[in-house]
Amino acid sequence: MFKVPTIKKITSNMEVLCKGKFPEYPQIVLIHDFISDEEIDNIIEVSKKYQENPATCWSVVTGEDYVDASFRKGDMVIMEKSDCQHLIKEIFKYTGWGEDDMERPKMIHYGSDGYVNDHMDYSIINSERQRAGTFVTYIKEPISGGRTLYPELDIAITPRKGSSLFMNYSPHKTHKSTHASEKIIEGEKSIITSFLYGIEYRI
Ligand SMILES: O=C(O)CCC(=O)C(=O)O
Repeated sequence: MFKVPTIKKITSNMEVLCKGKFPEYPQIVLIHDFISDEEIDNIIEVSKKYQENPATCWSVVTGEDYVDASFRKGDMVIMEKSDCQHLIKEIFKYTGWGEDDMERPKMIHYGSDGYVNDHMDYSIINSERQRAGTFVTYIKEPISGGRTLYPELDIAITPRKGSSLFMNYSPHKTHKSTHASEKIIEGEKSIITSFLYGIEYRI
């Protein structure tokens, strides 16, 4: 059985953008006040010890990362889970998914003209591990442009510093979790992406 992370309890700090209906429709929830400015400053400070590289894309089939600047324009730092303990605790609070069932957090920075084209986050890491949910935590908001778009669902999210966007997904061919980050028009945008694995998966 493929068990995907889900937000079960909807609270007043959340906007449910798509209710989710397995296996075709994702649950998409925007969580406000997910992380404080102080915590964001801490994470940004710690991230400076890592090398920034061009942000990668990944293969849905193999989970492998590769660089393709025509698909994703931005920079990325791969952090240690220990750098983002507070954020990981929040993810656990909302989903029950702990750090063993997620990847290392990635900080992605979109500068002038930065973007990522339409893609799905679902991917097979190995026979036991598949990405099944994502938190996109906004840590720097652009002045204009840079919205997160779901073209098949007609949803557009304006990044707000401290909010986090949750989505889940399945391997279903017609799954409607395709999303993108539109080009930055003015300012800059930074996010932390946390991929959660589906659990109890067997081929
Ligand atoms: O930046 C966003 O709004 C979406 C991020 C995203 O889809 C990704 O990093 O794969």
